[in-house]
Amino acid sequence: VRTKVGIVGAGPAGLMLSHLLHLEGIESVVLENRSRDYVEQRIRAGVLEQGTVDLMNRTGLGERLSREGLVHQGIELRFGGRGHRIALTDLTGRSIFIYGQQEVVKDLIAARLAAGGIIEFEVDDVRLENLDSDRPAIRYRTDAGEHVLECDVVAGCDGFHGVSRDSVPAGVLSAYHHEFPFAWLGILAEVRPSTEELIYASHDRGFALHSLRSPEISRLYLQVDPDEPIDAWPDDRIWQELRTRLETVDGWSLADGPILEKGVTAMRSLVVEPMQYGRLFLAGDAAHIVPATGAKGLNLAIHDVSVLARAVVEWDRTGSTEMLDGYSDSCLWRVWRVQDFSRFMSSILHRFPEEEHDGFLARLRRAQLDYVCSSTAASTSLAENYVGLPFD
Ligand code: RFL
Ligand code: PHB
Repeated sequence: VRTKVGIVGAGPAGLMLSHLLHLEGIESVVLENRSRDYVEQRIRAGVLEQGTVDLMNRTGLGERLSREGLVHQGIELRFGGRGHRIALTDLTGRSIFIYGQQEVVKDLIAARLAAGGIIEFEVDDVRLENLDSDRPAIRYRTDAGEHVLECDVVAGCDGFHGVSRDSVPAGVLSAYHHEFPFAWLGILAEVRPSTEELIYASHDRGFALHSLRSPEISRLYLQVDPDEPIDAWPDDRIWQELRTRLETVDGWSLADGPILEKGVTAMRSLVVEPMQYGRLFLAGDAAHIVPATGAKGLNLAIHDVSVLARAVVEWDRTGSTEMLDGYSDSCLWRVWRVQDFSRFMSSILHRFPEEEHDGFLARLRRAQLDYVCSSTAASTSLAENYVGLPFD
């Protein structure tokens, strides 16, 4: 079988790439090792930048998003017994949207299938071959046997745990890592959110976040130790800890309800450079990871593939590889900007282990929080990064 672009991974990056290419008349095949049901139910991100939403609207994916997505014009930073609103829209003219990543994935899958697109779910043993030639190939297995997909270009959109990044020969890519000394325990709960806007709370016992998915479903997170066993957190303990960290503001209280899902997520940063090897282009979490505090991973993945799709289109139309050759540089500027912002948000909001015996560090962190909330310049800087830089 032959196609123009072989895409590994049916997450937001792989599916959006396939969709954007299709709109320009370019064929692709998406290979995914999980089932359709699994990728459509996987709970992850919830915050879409305006740039992501604009792209979805422009490309015919905005219908359910405009009905069910919630527009937010601010966030709250809560510390020292007070809430401090960052007025995102007043400060930047832009907004964020609450719409679950799995809803984006559902919309993309529906659009691809309605247009006759090919997504092969539950494929096994994906291997990338001949990446340094102009005839790269993807070998994989299904119940029907062994297959080879020949392509002109391979897009590695298979996330942090995928095979694409590791298919590049050793020594070609430089990898930059950072592990944060904490993780997030996240829950999805069937309870009306106790807030209209997201609350990022910094408490002596650690960070907590109140987010949401809909008027009936709340999403909340607690800072925990990186190796925290989920069994140590029965539902009652989770709600109690959330109340302690969030109920620091007079008269505010947190409503609880049945927990539908819970899990622990590591907080780490990774960037590989360049995001290309021969005819393989890495996009999204396959190329970079950010800690979730800045709500950026999904948006960065969508930006990568918007650049990649344009480069493939130019190559297809004109034969020029100029944009493809510049893909990595075009993306990495934003990737590092977002790394810096995500680290900044993480470092002002979380309690670091060193603070246990170093009161100086805790005081400095408090000074940063105070500054961000009291200076228009500092709030504007946070806000312009949080709503996201415009897509180019
Ligand atoms: P994905 O979504 O991981 O998709 C990769 C796909 O590839 C498949 N795959 C393979 N397929 C074939 N063969 C293989 N060998 C394969 N190996 C893997 C996988 O099954 C999967 O379907 O990567 P993509 O598309 O790059 O998208 C990135 C985003 O998923 C990620 O950055 C965000 O979820 C990060 N993130 C957030 N991002 C935001 O922009 N805003 C947020 O509010 C936000 N909150 C979050 C987050 C991530 C979280 N977790 C759980 C990591 C909150 C959390 C808790
Ligand atoms: C979420 O709703 O899942 C969410 C919101 C904001 C973040 C991270 C995750 O910073």
